[in-house]
Amino acid sequence: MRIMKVLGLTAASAALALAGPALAATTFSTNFDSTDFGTAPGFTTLTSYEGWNGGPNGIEVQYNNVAGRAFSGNNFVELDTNANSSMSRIIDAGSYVLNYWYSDRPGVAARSNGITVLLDGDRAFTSTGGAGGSQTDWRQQTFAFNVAERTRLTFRAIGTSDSLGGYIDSVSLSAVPEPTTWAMMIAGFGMMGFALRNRAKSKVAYA
Ligand SMILES: [Ca+2]
Ligand SMILES: [Ca+2]
Ligand SMILES: [Ca+2]
Repeated sequence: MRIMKVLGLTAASAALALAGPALAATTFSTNFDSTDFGTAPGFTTLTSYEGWNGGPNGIEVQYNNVAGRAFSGNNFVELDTNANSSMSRIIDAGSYVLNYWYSDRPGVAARSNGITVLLDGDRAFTSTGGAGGSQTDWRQQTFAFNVAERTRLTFRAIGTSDSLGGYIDSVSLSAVPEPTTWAMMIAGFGMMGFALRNRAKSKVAYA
């Protein structure tokens, strides 16, 4: 009985240790609305915003429907600021689902509107620009990926660099537990349950 109990706890501990990295994975949700720019329409270019570091030409934040309506709140970002730029942040190893909302910039040609997602500089997912209509046309973009080590996650404007480009709003990163982690956790709890059942039996037998 004593051996089973030790085994059970060891398996449970191992499962929790393995679950650690998944639980420690980076998660965030940014909607670009943390700054209140008042009520007048406008835009500003920032070196960093809501945990994102701007590329060489910063991050343009547009507000109050200056050139299209936001998906959430009053603000969103454009990454063709005064020229093609980017925003990036470091994320920990893990399995992820990246979710964001993309819109073509109204009145702008498809070749000028694209935005691509990069992992350590490698293109991983792209919102191909469409021809912008008379208003924003927000579309949900979902991309699942795994990274084995700390990685730079980047959004970058692509295509014609002309100060006019696609829009991004409500970006979130969710962690997904690895299948092996779930298997180990289930095995660990199973062992613990087996040990407890045996301990209960022994109490009945020898009470
Ligand atoms: Ca927003
Ligand atoms: Ca711009
Ligand atoms: Ca452009």
